[in-house]
Amino acid sequence: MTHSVTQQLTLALSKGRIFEETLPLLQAAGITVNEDPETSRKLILGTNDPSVRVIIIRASDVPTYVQYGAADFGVAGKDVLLEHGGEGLYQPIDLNIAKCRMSVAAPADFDYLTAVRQGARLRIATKYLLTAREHFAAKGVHVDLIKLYGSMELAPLVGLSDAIVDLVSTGSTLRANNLVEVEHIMDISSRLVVNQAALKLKRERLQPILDAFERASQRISA
Ligand code: PRT
Ligand code: MG
Repeated sequence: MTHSVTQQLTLALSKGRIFEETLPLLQAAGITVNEDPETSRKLILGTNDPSVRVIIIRASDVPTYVQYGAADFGVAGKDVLLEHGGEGLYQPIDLNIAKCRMSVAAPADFDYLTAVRQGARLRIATKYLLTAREHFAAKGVHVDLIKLYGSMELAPLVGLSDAIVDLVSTGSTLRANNLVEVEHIMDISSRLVVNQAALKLKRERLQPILDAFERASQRISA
């Protein structure tokens, strides 16, 4: 029997921090991307390996492309994976990249702890409905959640909400908008996600890359 043709692999990434922080991991697997998504308008990027290509999509769309097998594997934040639910995805590695935390933040003059203690009903604006709902339900805090798609920091400044649930890394966005972190919900980092069928059918091709990613991400976190 002749050997099967080289298996094609498609990797889903979002541009910005995930693309940039995945590059050293790809390098460790011997893969270099031919174009920079910040300057190229192409959505499919070639690599030095003709059997590997990278697709550039919105961060929150990465789990969907991988779930349906339009990409074999991808990199997505834990925040995004929690909202997606992770259906159809194998999540073998915490890559320890694009780290931040998910927090509750409120205007400096809003007494969040007292409001919570008194059982007030809080209005919370967020992109992370499921995570926020679970967090407040576990604490027994009554909330009205308002779904936003970005710039959550604005919501309490213009009276849309009392507080927000958002990602924080340096804290400078909160500071610039006179908001303070009042509760830490969880630490966030990005995970490798793999399509479950691809993991079986393309294991031979995928496994060395997964191994290289794992070793390189352990070096990053060390
Ligand atoms: O931007 P877009 O709407 O396309 O999608 P996205 O915001 O989900 O994508 P992107 O590329 O901005 O983020 C991709 C992933 O990076 C997220 O899913 C997180 O897992 C991770 N990550 C790490 C962050 C941050 N750090 C981060 N600081 N994602 C967003 N932020 C934002 C945060 O929402 C806030 O507005 O940066 C701002 C706060 O930053 P500091 O440094 O001022 O605290
Ligand atoms: Mg963003």
